[in-house]
Parts: sequence; structure tokens; C-alpha cells
Amino acid sequence: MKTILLSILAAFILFVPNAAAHTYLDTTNPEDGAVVVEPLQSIALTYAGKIEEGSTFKVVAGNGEQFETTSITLVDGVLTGTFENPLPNNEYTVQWNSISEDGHPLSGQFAFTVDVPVTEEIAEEEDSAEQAEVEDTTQNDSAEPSAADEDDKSKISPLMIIGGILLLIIAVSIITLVKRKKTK
Ligand SMILES: [Cu+2]
Repeated sequence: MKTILLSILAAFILFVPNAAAHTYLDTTNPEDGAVVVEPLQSIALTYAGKIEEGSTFKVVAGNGEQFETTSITLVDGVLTGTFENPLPNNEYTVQWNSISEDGHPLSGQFAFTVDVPVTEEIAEEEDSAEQAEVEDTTQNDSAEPSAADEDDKSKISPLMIIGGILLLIIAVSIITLVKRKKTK
């Protein structure tokens, strides 16, 4: 009995101070040191323990430019700041400032990099390809485009035949499956 009481006491001493421990920043999204490759429009700080409303953070890019959040919400210990637009590729430092429920000020910073593959280049390439086509048709006489059209058709038709065959196979297999089920 004594040992049980002692272990209960030990557990009490070990765990109760933990439960009453100060609030701290548990995880962040993005994580410290992360390289983000998808468009990032919000940053979330998850606290272990409660923090007060009015807790906030500042986002500063590598070139010193500050990015203002359009909204900051605090839900279940998660402080989320949202931006008007996804953050441009750059290195960022998040300087956070919070007040824990017991009144202790908390602050710190973490950093991450946004490196989203640029899709504009692909769009530009497509644009220039289209422009090249337009130039082709304007430069050449009427005979050229129709030849190109025929070329296009001959490229498409084998695909259409394969597609038709596939559809036929699918249709036949569905019909046979339905028939089998009916006979069973
Ligand atoms: Cu505290």
C-alpha cells in the first residue's frame, strides 16, 4: 500500500508541474529550416499551452521586406496568419510575439525558404510557341497551313483508333461481366 501511495505521489510530483508548465511554441508550419515548394499563403504556430489574444508575428523576407498578414486567428492554441497572396520565392524569418495565459511574454523566431518551381516559364514557352505558329501561318501562303492541318489530322487519327478499340474492349468486358452476374 505504501509503495502505491508513494508511486502516486511520485507521479503527482512528476506530472503536475508539467501540466502547469509555461506555454511554449510547439510546432510551426512551415517548420524551422523548411524549404517550401508549394505556394504558401499562411503560417501557423502551434503552442503547447494557452496564449492570449493579441499574440502575433512578423514575417520578414531576406531582402528586409516585411510581409503583412491580412488576418491572424487564434484557434485552439494555433495562431494562423494569412497573407493576401502566396509568398514570393525568398528566405523568410518569422518573429513571433505571444503572451501566455499566465502572463509570461514569449517570443522567438524561426526561418524558412519558399522555393516554388516557377510555372510562368512554361506559360511563356507556350506563348512563344503559339506566337511562332502564328508567325508561320502569316509568313507562308495558304498552301502551308492546310498541309499542317492534314499533318495534325494524321497524328490524331491513330490515337482515335486506339481510343475506339479501347472503348470497344471496355464495353465488351462490361457486357460480359453483366451477363455473368445475371447467369449466377
Ligand atoms: Cu509562464
